[in-house]
Amino acid sequence: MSESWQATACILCSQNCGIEVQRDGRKLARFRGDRAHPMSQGYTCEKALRLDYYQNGKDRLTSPLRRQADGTFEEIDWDTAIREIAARLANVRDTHGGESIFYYGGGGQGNHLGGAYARATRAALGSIYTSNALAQEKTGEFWVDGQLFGRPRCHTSGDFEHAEVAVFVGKNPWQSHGFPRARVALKALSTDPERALIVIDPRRTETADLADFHLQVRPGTDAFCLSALLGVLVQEDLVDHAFLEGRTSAYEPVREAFAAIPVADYCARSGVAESLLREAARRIARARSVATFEDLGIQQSRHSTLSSYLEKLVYLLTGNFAKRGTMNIHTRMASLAGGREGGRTSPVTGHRIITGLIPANIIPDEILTDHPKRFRAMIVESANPAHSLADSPRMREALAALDTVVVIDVAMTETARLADYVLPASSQYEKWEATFFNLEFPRNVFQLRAPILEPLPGTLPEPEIHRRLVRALGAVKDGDLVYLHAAAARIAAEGRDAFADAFFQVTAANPALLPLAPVLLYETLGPTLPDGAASAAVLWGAAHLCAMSYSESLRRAGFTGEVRELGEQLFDAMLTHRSGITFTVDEYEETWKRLDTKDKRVNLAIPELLTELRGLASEDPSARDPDFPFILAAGERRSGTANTIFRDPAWRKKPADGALRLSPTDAERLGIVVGGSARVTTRRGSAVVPVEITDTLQPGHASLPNGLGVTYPDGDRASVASGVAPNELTASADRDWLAGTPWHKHVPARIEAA
Ligand SMILES: Nc1nc2c(c(=O)[nH]1)N[C@H]1C(S)=C(S)[C@@H](COP(=O)(O)OP(=O)(O)OC[C@H]3O[C@@H](n4cnc5c(=O)[nH]c(N)nc54)[C@H](O)[C@@H]3O)O[C@H]1N2
Ligand SMILES: Nc1nc2c(c(=O)[nH]1)N[C@H]1C(S)=C(S)[C@@H](COP(=O)(O)OP(=O)(O)OC[C@H]3O[C@@H](n4cnc5c(=O)[nH]c(N)nc54)[C@H](O)[C@@H]3O)O[C@H]1N2
Ligand code: SF4
Ligand SMILES: [Mo]
Repeated sequence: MSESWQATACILCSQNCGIEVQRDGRKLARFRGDRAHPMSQGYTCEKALRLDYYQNGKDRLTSPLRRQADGTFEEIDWDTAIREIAARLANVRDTHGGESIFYYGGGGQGNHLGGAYARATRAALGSIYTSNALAQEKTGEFWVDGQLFGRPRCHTSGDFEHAEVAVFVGKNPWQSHGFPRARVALKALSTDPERALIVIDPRRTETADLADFHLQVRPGTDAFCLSALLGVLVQEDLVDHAFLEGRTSAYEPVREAFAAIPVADYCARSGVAESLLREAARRIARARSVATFEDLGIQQSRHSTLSSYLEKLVYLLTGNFAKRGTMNIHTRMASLAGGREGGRTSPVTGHRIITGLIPANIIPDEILTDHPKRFRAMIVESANPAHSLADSPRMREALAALDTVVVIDVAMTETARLADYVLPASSQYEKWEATFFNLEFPRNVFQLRAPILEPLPGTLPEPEIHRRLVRALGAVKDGDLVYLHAAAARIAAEGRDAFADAFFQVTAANPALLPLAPVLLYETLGPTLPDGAASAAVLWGAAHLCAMSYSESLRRAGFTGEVRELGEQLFDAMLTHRSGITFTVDEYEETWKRLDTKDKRVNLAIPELLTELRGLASEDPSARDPDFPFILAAGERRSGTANTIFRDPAWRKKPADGALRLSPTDAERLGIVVGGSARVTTRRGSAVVPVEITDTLQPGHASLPNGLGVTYPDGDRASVASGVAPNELTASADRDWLAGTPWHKHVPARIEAA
């Protein structure tokens, strides 16, 4: 067993709990929660113990690969790979324009530094269109935030630690987490008679089991349930008039809309007892503080953007905003999304782009066409779209139709198998890494993680990969760096101030260099950073932007001085605190300052969505296609799922974690017994799966786990897939009209005994 415990983080979900690891050679052998991590404070869930399945997977990539004419791959050296990739992408750029080079990914659950450096590669290529998994879940919510609060980046965070009432809509935090120390917070809510937990979910989840109110909707009926809930708040006059008058605008059309909701009828259509829904609404109205969380159960189901709006109106009409225990607009270390907000549409289908992200479901439509502006090449980094996007068969067809596909990953994924070039990245335990998933309020935390292992031979960290690509593309030349290198050489003696001035001079003199800043900094500032942390160079810029945006919050977190000094102190703190730092501390008033509407009030009315709301009146949500009478939730978070970060099926301890869940009533009717299998058929595909019979599901509803069906080397044999890849069964046309987000949770299906 190795030396000491080393501080790092779990990379399996957005929480990135701080952990300490003991190594045995290259094996991650022992784990414990890191009590010094300012957010997780020693907390972890059971999955962190399995991280060696990620670090030492049998299908780790160890050499750049090039596809050959017969479809197999040959190993090539890094210089050849970088030179050929740069030449092929430059050729696409010069023939069809850089905007035909599409970038997908940029970070998974634990790694975002690669995405930050990729901005330089994209700039060198003129690649402007991008997307990632957020466009499969959060873009509808971001768009609603933009309407209510002025900008999509006005994203809110629920204070579940202090909320008197917590509401989870299509969210099972017991398994999926999504906020710090989730299980501790859920237990506290559940056991305290003064507090209440409200869950809206068609399945009796682990979280619903702890709830005071479980509104067990029929799948896909949240818009009815939530509008009935809002109907009760308005019709029983349970709204917060002082808040509405003092802090919001355009309440009247909203009031009118919900005054007209037939509560009893909408309860019936969503399958929720009216008395229970009324009690839940009154409990919310009575509470001093309410925090809410919406997630995939509505974001990946029918009326998803409308449901996001309704979910937010629940806390807004009751005044649960900008106060302790409620919803607040948090700080961030860096933006996760593509950047530009609104305005643009996709080149082929003209679909709305939200926070710079092309809707994931339309990607094949932007490729499989003879439209002159179609995408011709794709760079995929730290994502597995051939597995994670709706309609995998069509996605494979789209990837095959591209001129060039480059994949940067640690493992031989479903997407890598379809690439022209595969570049092997060092794992997140072999390089400096960080995530930009810091979404907390009033305290926000950032952890720059140091490597705890040498890179696997043959691999490179993404910052170095992007540096080489940018250099091979000729976008940064040695001459561009002379002045910066000279300024960097003086940092040890003079500090970084003079370097900052030099950086502004160089980029002001040659503005084309500004978007290449990540690589400029990596090459010049990078080598001056302690412990070989060159990859952290890009964070120097992030730290200064953060100090400019949130100077008061940084001061409350203990940083001192004027803005520039704040930024420097923040950057130094990142570099030296291995377990992470609290970078901002907020007062509730900050939420109002961050609001970006013209009148600094919350704008309650969203006309497009109020129109959609009125349309519910004529919709029968129980209507089913007789050929596909079930609703299949394709991709449920369980104890044995972690997206496709673990590829070795051996990590999964319980076979049931891979099974199709089905209600006892349905199992009996279909003649499926315990230990039996079923054939699931959708309009897109068919699969045979083992069945777990469970009364947590209601009749007519079935669920499959996410992250299964990935291929993995099986002993000496070729790769085999284990379980069902959910997107072999989904259709890309099934999506929200506004945000384009997929209906993975609402797939019409037929189920038969197999
Ligand atoms: N264990 C584990 N944790 C994870 C992940 C993982 O792979 N495994 N992935 C991480 C990622 S990337 C994400 S985005 C989050 C997602 O976290 P969650 O959104 O919590 O995950 P899901 O289990 O996919 O969906 C949540 C719930 O939606 C419910 N649902 C299905 N249909 C409907 C419906 O029509 N209405 C309502 N109201 N609910 C419905 C399901 O029953 C389920 O309980 O989890 C993160 N955490
Ligand atoms: N049907 C259905 N589809 C879904 C969902 C669902 O519930 N149902 N959920 C959706 C959601 S919410 C999400 S977030 C997506 C997730 O899907 P994706 O965003 O496509 O990604 P992940 O499965 O998280 O895989 C991340 C990839 O990063 C690689 N990786 C890990 N570490 C590194 C590294 O350091 N560097 C590089 N370059 N690569 C690395 C892993 O090997 C893996 O290939 O799936 C979506 N798709
Ligand atoms: S899976 Fe998520 S909640 Fe569990 S230890 Fe890892 S980061 Fe923390
Ligand atoms: Mo996700």
